[in-house]
Amino acid sequence: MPSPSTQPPAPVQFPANFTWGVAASSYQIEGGSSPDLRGESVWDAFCRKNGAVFENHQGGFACDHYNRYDADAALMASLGAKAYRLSVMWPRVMKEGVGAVNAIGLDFYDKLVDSLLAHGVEPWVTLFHWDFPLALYHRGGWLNRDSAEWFGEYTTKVVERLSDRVTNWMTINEPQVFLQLGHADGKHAPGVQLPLRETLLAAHNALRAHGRSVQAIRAAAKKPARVGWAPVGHVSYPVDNDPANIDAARAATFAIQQPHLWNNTWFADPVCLGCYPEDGLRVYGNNVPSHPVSDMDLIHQKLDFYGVNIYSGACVKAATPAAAGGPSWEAVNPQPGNPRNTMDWNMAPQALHFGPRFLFDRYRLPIVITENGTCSTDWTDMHGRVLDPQRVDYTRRYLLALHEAIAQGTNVRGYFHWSFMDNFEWAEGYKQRFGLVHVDYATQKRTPKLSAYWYKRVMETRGASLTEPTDLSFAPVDPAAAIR
Ligand code: GCO
Repeated sequence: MPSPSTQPPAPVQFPANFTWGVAASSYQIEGGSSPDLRGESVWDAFCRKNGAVFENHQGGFACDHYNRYDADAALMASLGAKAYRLSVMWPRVMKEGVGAVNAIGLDFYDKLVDSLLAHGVEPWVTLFHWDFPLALYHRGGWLNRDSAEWFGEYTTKVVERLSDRVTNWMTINEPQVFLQLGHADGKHAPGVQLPLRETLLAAHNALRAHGRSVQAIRAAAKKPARVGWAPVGHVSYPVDNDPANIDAARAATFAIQQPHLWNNTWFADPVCLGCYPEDGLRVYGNNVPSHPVSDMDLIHQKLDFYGVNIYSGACVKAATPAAAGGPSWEAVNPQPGNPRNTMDWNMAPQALHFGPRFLFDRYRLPIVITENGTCSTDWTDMHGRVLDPQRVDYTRRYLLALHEAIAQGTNVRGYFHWSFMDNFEWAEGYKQRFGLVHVDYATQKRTPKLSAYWYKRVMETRGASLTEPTDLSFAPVDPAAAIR
């Protein structure tokens, strides 16, 4: 954490065309899960597995956004959001994942897009945010080479219907998570523990599906489309600004050292550079699926932006001395007592400085922060308020770090806060609250938290208010404290 300084903070101003928004995803907020409304996803089946989700919470009702979408869009607009990153649920559009379109399902997204636009909120659409059709899972899921074509067919149906109004598209969200947690560790849906050879085959097909989806968007879009994706950003950041430590952090950010999928380059290099990384090929060895060269041509489609989800990071420094053949970096443990959120993720604002900077330097695509935010112990106090100063402070620090990256030349086009409202946090169920808006799941009452009003002012002032103390009204400002 930076030391307090006595200098007044330099003015902060994000670019005038910077996109400010909020994010959520279909399965996590929609509800509307009855069989007459949609097909099932692997998450519906996963929720039925006893013990798979915290206290066996069910995702089927969530925030009832399916019925409340217009009021939610109005609330979003009233809180100053100019853009909203939503995802479309594949089995809501096609109950079996392929073949017949579920008209009532596609109609929902049609009405949602119209509502957002009517409220002055620009929809950014993610086509896959983990709710894989259960029917297709039973046909092999991502292990089936046909999954790329399945995803392409689904993409076409959505783009044909929405692309007269939607121009910003993301193909897949966090392949590292749905593959490693869902297919290797068994902690997410579909809840299987496959050997590395099979998870790498699933990853290869998911990457092919990404490429096929980009092609389908380009072919079906009725207006010029800006296409990206939204992988996890696994960021290593330097302990200080010593160039040797920055180089070490960059190397760590793009390295593959372990036989698992928690990395950036196994996914981003094929998508952005058209080849698997050498260190990954070495570490994974004969687990790497053989594939025709044409697969890489399919995966390596031109993108208009690199969306990335960054929440935390790992602090490193240059290894001294670098052991022969060993990594050029070594871990620097956080200070004991460093702030952590309720998912036990370290507060690491420098991750939102160096992550975008390293990714932009490597892939030369405009960066969009498609997710950043934190969970905290939010509840409604006896005055009906939800005060969440930790989320305010977390977001302030991360946005200031992001602004520094922009000021130093990193091309960052937008920021979507995760999340618009509290929602179903996957295997954590409803225990974790990431929202700017509190949701009482018993009544579905939405209550904007302190952070929602604070973020509204950040967006209105294009970041200028980041250097102002937040009017918490109950705690005096310490004049020695500083905004870095
Ligand atoms: C992710 C997912 C989101 C999560 C959020 C908090 O990044 O894991 O995209 O669906 O809810 O990140 O974990």
